[in-house]
Amino acid sequence: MATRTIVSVIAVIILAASLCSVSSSSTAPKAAFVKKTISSHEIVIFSKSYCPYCRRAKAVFKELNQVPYVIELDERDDGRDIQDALAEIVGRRTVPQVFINGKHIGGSDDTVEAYESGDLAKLLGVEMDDKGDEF
Ligand SMILES: N[C@@H](CCC(=O)N[C@@H](CS)C(=O)NCC(=O)O)C(=O)O
Repeated sequence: MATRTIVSVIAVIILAASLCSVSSSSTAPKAAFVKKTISSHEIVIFSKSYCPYCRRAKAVFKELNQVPYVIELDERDDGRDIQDALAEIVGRRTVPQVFINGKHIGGSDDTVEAYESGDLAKLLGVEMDDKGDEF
């Protein structure tokens, strides 16, 4: 009887482990897409076209005269899968998610903070014209 219980518990553990590996491997192609995109462009913003936080992050780069590579997740059939993969990589489900030279900067608040501190301009190797703008 005890042996049967132990065998059942082991079977359940094996089943759960295999289900976990199926679910994480299903985001693998999109994870590869996210990583490739991040490594192929200086500035990448994963965004949603209607999102006010995303507009704010984009405005920061406009202020610095930089043109980010923007992926509008809501305008793609695979946007939800990309968002899932992105969430696994950065640990956040919200947009925007901003990357510079492969480095994860964070969301809109993080981007504005990095702009205001001058870190963003430094990362991009550009001069800041005006520190007075509010986002
Ligand atoms: N504090 C975050 C707020 C970002 C946020 O709340 N974004 C909304 C869209 S405007 C979001 O991602 N909602 C969940 C979703 O769209 O899946 C930041 O600074 O980036």
